[in-house]
Amino acid sequence: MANDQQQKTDGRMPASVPEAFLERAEQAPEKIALLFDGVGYSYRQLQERSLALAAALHGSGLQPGDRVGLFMDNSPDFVGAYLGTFLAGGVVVPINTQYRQVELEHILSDAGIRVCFTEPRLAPELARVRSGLPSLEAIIETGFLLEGFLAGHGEQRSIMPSGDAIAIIAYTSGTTGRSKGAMLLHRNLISNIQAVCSAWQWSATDHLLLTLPLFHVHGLLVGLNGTLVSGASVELRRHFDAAQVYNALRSEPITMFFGVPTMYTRLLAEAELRTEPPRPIRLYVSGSAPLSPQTFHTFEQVFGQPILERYGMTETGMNLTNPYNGEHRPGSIGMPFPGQEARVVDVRTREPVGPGTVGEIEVRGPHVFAGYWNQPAATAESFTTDGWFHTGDLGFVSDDGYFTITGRAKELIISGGYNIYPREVEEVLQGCPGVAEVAIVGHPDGDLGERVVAAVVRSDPSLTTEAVVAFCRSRLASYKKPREVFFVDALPRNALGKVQKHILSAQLDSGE
Ligand code: MCA
Ligand code: AMP
Repeated sequence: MANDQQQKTDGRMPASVPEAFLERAEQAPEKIALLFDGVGYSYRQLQERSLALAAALHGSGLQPGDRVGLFMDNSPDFVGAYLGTFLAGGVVVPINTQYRQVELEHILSDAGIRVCFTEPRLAPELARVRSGLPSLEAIIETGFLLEGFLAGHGEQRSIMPSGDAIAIIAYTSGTTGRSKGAMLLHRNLISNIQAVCSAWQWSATDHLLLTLPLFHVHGLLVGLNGTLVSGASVELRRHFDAAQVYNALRSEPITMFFGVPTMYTRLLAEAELRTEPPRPIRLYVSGSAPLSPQTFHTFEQVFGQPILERYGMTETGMNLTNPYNGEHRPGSIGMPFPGQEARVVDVRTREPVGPGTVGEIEVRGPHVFAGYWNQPAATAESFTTDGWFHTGDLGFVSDDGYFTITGRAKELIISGGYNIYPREVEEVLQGCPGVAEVAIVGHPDGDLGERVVAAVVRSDPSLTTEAVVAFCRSRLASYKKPREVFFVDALPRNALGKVQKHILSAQLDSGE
């Protein structure tokens, strides 16, 4: 077996997540790293599986830097394919399993994905778009096709990626309507997760309950990476189910739970049905969307613990956090993780502003991505010359250093922790027969935080809400579909013809 892994003898820090993971596997091979469907997988087993996948990818002709899609639900195979791609020198492109034709065509072609791992239930979605994707050489379904792929390639060979290599291209929706691939380097990922582990005192004794999808940054770059780098264990679930999570919190040795605010409001609703309180755990973390102070306080009353809120982005991983040992301030996202910086700037002058003044939040540090894949202009626009990244989030910092988000400079709807860019939905619905004009806005929603609402001007008076929703669903991820459709005579526009969404929202609110 030819193995290019560097053996560390000089005590330096690992340069990548796979390097840190292999070290953990050497230190404690029999320790359970992952629990899934009641089955435990040790660090050794994960290591063997990842190396076998790396060997098979090599054997199939994958070259360093080639892109590998992971269009998969949470499972041990996801973890194996993730680490295996890294150890083959490949670049992971995680793909939300709700994505459909429009998103799949764009991501698979834009990233030039060569190999895509998927599930039998999702393979037909890839088959539908495959003819337009000349770079896509192989679709590998989990189950016997994956086992055949592993068996068909013998010699084990792995590459230890350098810190400067691209680890992940993570697609983040954009104001242009087409999502952009954020290039995260191995050194971005390792430095960010080390900062997270240090701030939250994540150690090998922790046991995380993870119900977030692995195809987004919250689940993958925090939940999974943190587990592997700290040598801890994770109980991975296919998806979030409030009753099951409540049961697990009562009966299993969980020390941490990470969720989006919708998960916390659903856990509170679940608690109302129960007589037995959950057991205290070391750490509840919320992120990806604003956690309302009301949810924070009610959760503290019912669960007896304050939630720690933190703030992240696909382009940066985790940016700010409430202090583990200090005050968890409701409504605030806290302060920068160790080794990272944040500031607030005036949106027009771009000059830093003082405490209490609202402006755009900018971040800088070793965690910040290297730019957008094949989009130098978008990359240049996103950074200052001295490396500050414009987050597009508005907020202020208090005298004692706590940041608070007050709004967004970017037009974005966050529904249950998923991001939806109105323009993408508008572009699709513009093609719906019977639609003359359409505008998408977000409305407050008790469960999801915000929900997608469409205002439609009809060219065909017989067009129904159901037809609009069905058209959207067949082309885009189901969570992007409008939950309400209003038919209006005209969209409010300003003198330049731009749709005035604030007026539209007010009209929809008042039911006009
Ligand atoms: C599912 N549906 C949704 C959502 N999720 N609709 C709107 N918003 C949603 N978030 C729709 C489905 O399309 C489906 O519609 C129906 O609801 C039921 O689907 P199901 O899977 O049963 O949904 P659920 O169990 O209710 O899911 C809610 C959820 C889930 C558990 C909150 O959305 C979730 O896991 N959210 C977390 C997303 C996440 O990881 N975000 C982090 C991104 P139909 O039946 O009509 O088809 S990373 C990030 O934001 C940064 C880096 C950060 O700071 O973390
Ligand atoms: P994405 O780029 O898809 O990963 O989404 C990142 C965006 O989610 C950020 O720019 C924020 O708008 C939002 N976000 C993440 N965490 C929080 C939080 N704790 N509070 C409010 N918004 C958040």
